Amino acid sequence: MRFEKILIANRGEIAIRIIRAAKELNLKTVAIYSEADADALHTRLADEAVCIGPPPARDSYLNITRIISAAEITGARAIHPGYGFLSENAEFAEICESCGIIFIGPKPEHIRAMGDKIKAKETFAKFGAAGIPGSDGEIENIRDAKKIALKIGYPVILKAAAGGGGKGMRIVRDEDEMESGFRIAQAEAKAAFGDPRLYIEKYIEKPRHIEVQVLGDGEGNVVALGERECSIQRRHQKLIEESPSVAVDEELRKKLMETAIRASAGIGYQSAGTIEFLMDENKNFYFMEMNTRIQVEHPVTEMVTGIDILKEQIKIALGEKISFKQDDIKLRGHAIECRINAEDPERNFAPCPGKITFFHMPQGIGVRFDTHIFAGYTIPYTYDSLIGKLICHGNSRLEAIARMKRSLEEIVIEGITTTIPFHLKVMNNEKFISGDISTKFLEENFKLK
Ligand code: MV4
Repeated sequence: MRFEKILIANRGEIAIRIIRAAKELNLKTVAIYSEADADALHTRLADEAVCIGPPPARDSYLNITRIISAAEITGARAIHPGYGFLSENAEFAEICESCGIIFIGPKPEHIRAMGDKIKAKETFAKFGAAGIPGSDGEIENIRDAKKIALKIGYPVILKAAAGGGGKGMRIVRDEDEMESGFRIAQAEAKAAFGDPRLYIEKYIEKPRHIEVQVLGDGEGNVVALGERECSIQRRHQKLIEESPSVAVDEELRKKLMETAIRASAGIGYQSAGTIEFLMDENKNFYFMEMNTRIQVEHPVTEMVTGIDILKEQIKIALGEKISFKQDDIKLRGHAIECRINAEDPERNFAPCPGKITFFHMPQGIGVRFDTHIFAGYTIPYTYDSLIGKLICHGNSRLEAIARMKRSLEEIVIEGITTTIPFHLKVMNNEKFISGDISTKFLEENFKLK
C-alpha cells in the first residue's frame, strides 16, 4: 500500500484500536484530543497529536471545522470517526469528501438512509429482510395508530423514525393507552431529534437482540461475519455481548447471514456495518435497524473469525478489495465481551470518574483487554464511562465464561469504582450460564431499573 496518513476523530479505547490497525497497515496516525485528554493514551500512541479545543464534545470531538483543520494541517488524507461522536453524521462524511478527505465509513447516503428508521425498514423489506409487522411508514395521527393497532393486535410499540437507542419509544398495551402514549412518544421524538415522525410495530415481549456483522466493498460484494448476541442491556446500553448466540443454530445462522448479505449488497453498502434483528421466543427474526459504524462489540466477532475488522474497514476505504471470500470464514469457539465502566452498580450505575491509583491487566490464553487506562490516569467526567472491554475466547461457551470469571478476578483497578463485581455476578448466574437470556434478563434477574 502507498504511504498514507489517517486522522482518528475519537478518543478512548476505540481511538487506540484504530491506531493499532493503522500501524499494522503501515499508515501514519494523527490523534486529535481535547484539553481534558492531554495526557490520554491515544495522544501518545499516535505519530502526531493535535489539540482541537476545550473538554465539551461540541467544542472538540464534535467540532467538524476544527477536525477538518487538524487533518489539513497534518496532511492526513483520511479520517476514521470510530463510534459515537461524528460516526453516523452524514453531513460530516460529505464535508470530508468535499475537502478531498476519505471518510473511513459508509457513503453519506447510506448513513442518512439508515438514520431514518422508516426508510431503512422500507428499503430492507424490498430486499427480503422483513421488519416487525406494523405500519407501512409513518403514522400521522392517533386515529390511524388505533386502526393499525387493532389490525396487528395489542400490545404495540410506537417508535421514532429518527430514533434508535430507545428514545421516543412507547409500549402501548391497550386502546386506552394509545392517546397518551402517542403524544408522549411524539413529544420525546421532537425534543430529542427535532423530528416528531412515529411508526408502529407489534410489541415483542421477550426478544433477543441478535446482530450480524457485515463488510461491503461498495460494488455489491458483501461478506457476513456471523452474529452477536447483545441481549444483556440496561437502559439500552449493552453491557455484555457474545458470539455466536446460543439461540442460533447452523440453519438459522445461514438464514440470518443470507438476509443480511442480500439487503446490504442490495443497497451497495460499503464499509463495516451491522444489521440488527429482534428474535422472538419462537425464533422468528425481524430486521430492526442497520448501524453504519464500527461498533463497540466488534471484538467478539474478531475473536471467533480471526478477522481484523478495523484493518478490513480501512483497506476498503482506501480502495482495496476485501481480502477473503464468504467461504473462507470459519467460526471458531466462543467469545464474550464485558464492558467495564467507571460506574457504581450499587448506586444505579452512577458514573464514578477519578484517578486510577493502581492497575493490573488480566492476561493469559484467550484474554484480550481493549483499554485506554493506565496507573495514574484520571478518568475525566466529561465523556462516557467505558474504561475498557474485556474479551475472552474459549473453545466452548462454558470455557469462555470460565475464562471471563478468572479474568474478572485477576484484573485490579484501584482508586475508582467499576462494574467488575456486577459482571462477576452475571457470569455466576445460572440462567446466564444456561443461555436463557433476553432483553429482559437484567430486569428479571438483577432487579435493576
Ligand atoms: C422493540 C421491542 C419489542 N418489540 N420492538 C429498543 C431500542 C430500539 N432500537 C428498539 N428496541 C426495542 N424494539 C418491538 N416491535 C423491544 C425493544 C427493546 C430492546 C431491543 C433490543 C435490546 C434491548 C431492548 C430493551 C428494551 C426494549
